[in-house]
Amino acid sequence: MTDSMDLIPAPLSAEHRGSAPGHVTLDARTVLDAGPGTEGTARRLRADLGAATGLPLPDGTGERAVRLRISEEVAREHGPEGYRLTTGAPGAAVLVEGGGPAGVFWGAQTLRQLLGPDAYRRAPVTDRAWTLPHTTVEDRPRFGWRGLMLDVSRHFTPKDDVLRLLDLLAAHKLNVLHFHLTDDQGWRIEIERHPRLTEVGSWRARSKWGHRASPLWTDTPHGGFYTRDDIREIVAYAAERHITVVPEIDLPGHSQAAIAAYPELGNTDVVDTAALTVWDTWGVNPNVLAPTEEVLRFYEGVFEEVLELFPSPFVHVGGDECPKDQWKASPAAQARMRELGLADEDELQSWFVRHFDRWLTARGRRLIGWDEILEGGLAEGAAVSSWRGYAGGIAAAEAGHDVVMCPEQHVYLDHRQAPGEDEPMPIGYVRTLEDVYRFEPVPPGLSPEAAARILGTQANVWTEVMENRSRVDYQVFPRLAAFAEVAWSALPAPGERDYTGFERRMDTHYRRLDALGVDYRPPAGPLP
Ligand code: TNX
Repeated sequence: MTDSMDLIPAPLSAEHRGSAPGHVTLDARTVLDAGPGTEGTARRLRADLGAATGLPLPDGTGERAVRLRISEEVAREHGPEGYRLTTGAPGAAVLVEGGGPAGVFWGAQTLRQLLGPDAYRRAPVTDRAWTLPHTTVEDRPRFGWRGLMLDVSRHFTPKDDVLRLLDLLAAHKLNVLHFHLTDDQGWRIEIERHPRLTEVGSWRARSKWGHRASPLWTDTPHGGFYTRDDIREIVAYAAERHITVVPEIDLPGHSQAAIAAYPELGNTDVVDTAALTVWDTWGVNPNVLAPTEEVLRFYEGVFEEVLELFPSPFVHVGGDECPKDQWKASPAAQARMRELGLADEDELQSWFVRHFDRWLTARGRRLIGWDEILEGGLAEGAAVSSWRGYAGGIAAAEAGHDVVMCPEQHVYLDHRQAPGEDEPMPIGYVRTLEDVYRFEPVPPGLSPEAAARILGTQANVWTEVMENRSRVDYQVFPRLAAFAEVAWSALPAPGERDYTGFERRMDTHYRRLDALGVDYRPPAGPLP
């Protein structure tokens, strides 16, 4: 890879072509030649490059064209998300050939990077020429699932910030937003048939535990939710960028906001659920769903509306950190377990997950859950997000289940990114940029069949102490750039990775992030 292009994530190959390094210039005469299936990418290029360059990029063909094509040959060689980008070849100024529409789109992201950091600005930069080196880039992703999980429950992310994050994911060739929409501290999606979920469940009186620079040390009320139209807009905005939004409705634990809205969802024989409010602190919450038919029907109603809004093949049902104490103490839950022939509370948790596995499968979707869903027996069609390390993912993959690797030891972006007093993050774990860069999603020793079950990887952003966009930016960047390379690029083994080369390319990438207005953590350390 030619370092001068400073592409992130690194492509499979990028060669300067010809004996003398030449270049191509995009200017007022540049036209856009969009073949069938590439109209969406053309629209994006016109909007994004148009904003930065002021160039109109009208439709046209010929030597001055940026030509977008879907190519069967590229599909055969690189798959539907792969692409070949050629500049300065006869017939067009730039040729982006994708294996499918997504490949063309990822190729267009590379084109933006090749034009320099100013290509990410949103008003015309007029005092410069828009040149590209003569090059051929061949590229394809290592994994099909290249994700970011965003927790919008602990702190609500306003819609515009979600859309901006989708732009940032696309610029890094990431293609999944795992949308953690519900938790103890807030229910963030409007459900028409259960309006109190947002009327009551989307607001909390205060948040007690912030980082020390945070206004959350005072009792700041917090709330917000997405209407159905907001969700439609987010999903469509993501789709235009070849990103799938995977919704998560967390059950049977992490459910206090729902129980605060509808007390009958909880274990009413052991807790006064009518007295519960949306939880105002963090941790693992004891208030979990009661194992009744009514609760199943309630959540089927929730999922029906979720399926209407999200075309994602996968639907996440959570399943993490569900304490079993209330079920142990509740005579009703114990009677229910006997009735269902379940041996213990782990099996009761599995009963919830199996129910929704069958329910989703019958509707043509796939269930995915956190690795706790292995306890008490994994539902037949379930896929697993392996967060407590590799073990859950390995067990699931060896048993023939699909897996997304997101071990907290490597890719939890709520963990601090440097040791030291000044790092504005109360969580003690340190995951540096280099740690993320050296993360390997496929653990050694997996059988080839199990390795093929690793759909990919995602980084997780839990927002307990990230109360605004600037705080999220600081935690997510620059580590997302390293993560994108892990998820996209066919890197060598972790110990052999060229971190120095990556850091050198980051010099240019920081300037791209500057142009994009990202409040990343500066490489020299936290700001005063
Ligand atoms: C564990 S990861 C959780 C979250 C927390 C996170 C904090 C997972 C499935 N559950 O509820 O926010 O730790 O790092």
